[in-house]
Amino acid sequence: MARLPVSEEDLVARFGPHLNEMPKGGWNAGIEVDREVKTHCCFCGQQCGIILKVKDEEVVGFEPWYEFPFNEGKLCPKGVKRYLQNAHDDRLTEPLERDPSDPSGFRPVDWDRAMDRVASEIRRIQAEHGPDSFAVLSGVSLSNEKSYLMGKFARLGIGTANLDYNGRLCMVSAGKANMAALGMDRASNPWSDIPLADVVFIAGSNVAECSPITTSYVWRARDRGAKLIVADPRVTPLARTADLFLGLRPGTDSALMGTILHVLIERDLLDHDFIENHTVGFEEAAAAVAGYTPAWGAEVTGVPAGRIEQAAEWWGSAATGMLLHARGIEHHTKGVENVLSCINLGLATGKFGKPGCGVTTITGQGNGQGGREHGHKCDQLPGNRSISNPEHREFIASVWGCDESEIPGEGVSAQEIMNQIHDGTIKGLLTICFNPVVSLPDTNFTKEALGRLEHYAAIDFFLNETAFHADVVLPGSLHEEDEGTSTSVEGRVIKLNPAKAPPGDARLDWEIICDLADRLGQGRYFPYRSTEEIFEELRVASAGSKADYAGITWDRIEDEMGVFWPCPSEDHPGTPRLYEGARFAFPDGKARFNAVSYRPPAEVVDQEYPVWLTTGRVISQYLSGTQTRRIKPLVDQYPEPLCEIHPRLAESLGIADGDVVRVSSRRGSMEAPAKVVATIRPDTVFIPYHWAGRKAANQLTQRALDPVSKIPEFKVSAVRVERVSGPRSGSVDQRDMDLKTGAEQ
Ligand SMILES: Nc1nc2c(c(=O)[nH]1)N[C@H]1C(S)=C(S)[C@@H](COP(=O)(O)OP(=O)(O)OC[C@H]3O[C@@H](n4cnc5c(=O)[nH]c(N)nc54)[C@H](O)[C@@H]3O)O[C@H]1N2
Ligand SMILES: Nc1nc2c(c(=O)[nH]1)N[C@H]1C(S)=C(S)[C@@H](COP(=O)(O)OP(=O)(O)OC[C@H]3O[C@@H](n4cnc5c(=O)[nH]c(N)nc54)[C@H](O)[C@@H]3O)O[C@H]1N2
Ligand code: SF4
Ligand SMILES: [Mo]
Repeated sequence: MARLPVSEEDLVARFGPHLNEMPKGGWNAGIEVDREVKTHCCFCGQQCGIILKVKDEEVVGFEPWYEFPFNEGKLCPKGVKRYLQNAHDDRLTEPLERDPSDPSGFRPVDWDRAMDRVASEIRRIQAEHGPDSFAVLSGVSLSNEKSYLMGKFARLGIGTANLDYNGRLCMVSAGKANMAALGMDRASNPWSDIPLADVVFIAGSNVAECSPITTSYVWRARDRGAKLIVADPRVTPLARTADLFLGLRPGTDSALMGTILHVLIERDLLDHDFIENHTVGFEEAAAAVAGYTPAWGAEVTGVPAGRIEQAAEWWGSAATGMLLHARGIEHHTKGVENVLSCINLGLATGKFGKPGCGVTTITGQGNGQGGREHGHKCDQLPGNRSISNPEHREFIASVWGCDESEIPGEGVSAQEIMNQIHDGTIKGLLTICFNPVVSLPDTNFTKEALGRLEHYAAIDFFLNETAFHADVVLPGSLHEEDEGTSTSVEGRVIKLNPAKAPPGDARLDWEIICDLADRLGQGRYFPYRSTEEIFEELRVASAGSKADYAGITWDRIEDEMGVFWPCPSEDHPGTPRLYEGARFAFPDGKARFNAVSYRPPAEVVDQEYPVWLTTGRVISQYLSGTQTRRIKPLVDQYPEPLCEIHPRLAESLGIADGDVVRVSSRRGSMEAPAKVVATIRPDTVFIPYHWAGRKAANQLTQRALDPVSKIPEFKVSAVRVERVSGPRSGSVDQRDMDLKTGAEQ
């Protein structure tokens, strides 16, 4: 396939000038500051090193941190602009209590009253409806220490089984598949392995916009002559430079990967020694794809048979290769199977445990890696231990100093918690660092559910659209105000350093949680005086586990620019590359092939809803947008959701670029300007999901879950697209959610 050139102008038009043009010396370069703090970006899982500049107790700018090895000073537009959020007018600085008579919906209230009310409502609801009728939803923009604390707080502070986290919408399909096939859940490689790969295969990841720093690693591989293969229904910016583009129909990845495995077997592009000595289950996996001929694969995926064969040839004959995947293959009712089908390709060709070889997920949220290890998942205890395993329970009880019977059992997952709120089983909710009104599928359902809660308390630094439904809002801390560790996309544990104190009466998240535990009569389990003390306990709790941090200290992290777990002792160097010597994390050391048969998505197109909808991200906005919709230069870059649509589909529907279109599904409908682009399949439309209210893409998506990982199928819905009107007179729909009150204007 011909390479499409990407001009500097194209890049600037799409990403803004800052991707390539870091102002020398950083933003606000000339100004005198009181101090500079080496820390990391608060946004995505790349966790770029950054130096924050602090003046008069505000973060006023940044400097690139060139020495930090992962990003070497590079930052994307979000990292460059993140400092603009800390002094935002909307910053919550005092606790709030719902007050329908106040125009804002809330009145300020003192900490004692707010906290006592939350504590007494938790105990009242549990007394009336049982311990699990109060649920907790947590998030992994939180540090490792806070993730650990939330798991312990829900189990011992509140005493509920129903705790889950926003990584349920993000990392869990990869997590379940990694554990099942490889025995551990972490990137198989440090990113320095990417440039050593002869083939880089990217499946369902918009690398240039969502893991921007990874782009430079991929380009370094290409500079060495590596082949780049991209599988995506959209020709993403990175895909425009690919050697082979596999423009598959949404929801068909396991068919694509299964067909590639079929071709590898047919053409004997297998690593027989590796399969025999280091894996089990190949026969079953091979049998599952026996009928997956290129012709069949082409029919199901919409990718020409020749291209699938080419992908198999390149992947199978290359000495080294890395397959990187993200939510494009994971946000599915078969997200786990999709990941397993990718891992099968790595195992079949022996691409594990060597430089430049691996199959790995690109994490999403800032602490998407660490946050999925320390026990705030509904089925998990710290160290990625199982809450249903008696030995694991005993061990954690010994660390926590409680009786094993005090630790509740397995609870339900994030979407299931919302389902149980909707059906009245769960009556009370505490959220921290999670905005389900924007981020869960089927917005109308989520809002209905929240309206049924007897008590809802939210901890955040902005009044996000979910917190707007709360009875009590507790002002917590921003990333740059707290101290702790985070684990990056590579599995590198890094140190977050505080640049300033929380403003006004806002408090550090962990102090709020420990105070609440105290008011619940459980303070003895939460005696911490600093987050470092929480980390020290986390080290002990993770010792000997599948996510072993025992040998990592804060000092080591600072000295060594991060430490890769597993790191079982202080004299252990850490483990950048997993599975060296092809030893996998099972007692027999062998990886598991998994038989994967293709099955269709939960909802398929029909006459009434004839177009596939897929959802995702744009570079300048982050997740539910609570933070980035408040940063003006990022808003200016992409102010509202646009509906990407192919010229042929647009023409058949009488739609021109900029026309307002209505997109409707069985759940709801929304309007957005059309962005007519030739870079999307003609049977598919794409809408980014970072906005709330009438601009929320999740009005259209469905609550269907992967049966194993319980991730929602954000990447496939059936919709109808209609033209509403020509372009709006003003270029942007100014009607929006009022960011202060959550009210639709
Ligand atoms: N700018 C920005 N960066 C971010 C974030 C953000 O909000 N904004 N969020 C962070 C987080 S939490 C996450 S999880 C990551 C997400 O990072 P990505 O997963 O890279 O981002 P998405 O846009 O969700 O989806 C990726 C790609 O999947 C494609 N896709 C859709 N359906 C399918 C399908 O069925 N099969 C395949 N193969 N591809 C499909 C989409 O076209 C899209 O290009 O990004 C992180 N980085
Ligand atoms: N349609 C569709 N929906 C999706 C996706 C998609 O691709 N398509 N992607 C899904 C994915 S991958 C993800 S990760 C989710 C994300 O969904 P959410 O987790 O709901 O999104 P966030 O914007 O991270 O919301 C986090 C909230 O935490 C707050 N916050 C951030 N840091 C801190 C902190 O340190 N302390 C406190 N107290 N609060 C903090 C922010 O202000 C924000 O209000 O969305 C999911 N939803
Ligand atoms: S958003 Fe991600 S890629 Fe961008 S600067 Fe922050 S950590 Fe780096
Ligand atoms: Mo995510």
